[in-house]
Amino acid sequence: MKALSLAAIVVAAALAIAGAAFGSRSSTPTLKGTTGPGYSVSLTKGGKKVKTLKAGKYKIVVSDKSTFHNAVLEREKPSKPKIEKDITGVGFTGTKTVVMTLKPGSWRFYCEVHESQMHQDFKVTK
Ligand SMILES: [Cu+2]
Repeated sequence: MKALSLAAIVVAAALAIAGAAFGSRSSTPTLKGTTGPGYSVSLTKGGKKVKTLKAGKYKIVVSDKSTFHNAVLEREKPSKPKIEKDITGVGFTGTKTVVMTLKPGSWRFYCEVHESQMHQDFKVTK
């Protein structure tokens, strides 16, 4: 009986260690953004269009496919404090990677020049 409960404790401890190790394996999730070449933008995570995200740190890889467009990531609501990042500039084509901490709110990924046509809205939750 005593040996059995000791074994149970050892197993429980091993599981706890394994769980802690797993939990501490912090890989920053990656979002993929695209702007252009046409009049559209997209922001995806694991191949799926981003609609909601958990607040936290993200690696954002943006492919800018046109010299007419840029890529901006901005929290719209709440508007203060302002969180806005110009990831690529108009005139630039190529790929840029940024790491950003996304805080709760309503966010928009867009092209500043053609925002009314080129935007994708999503929510960040706690
Ligand atoms: Cu544009």
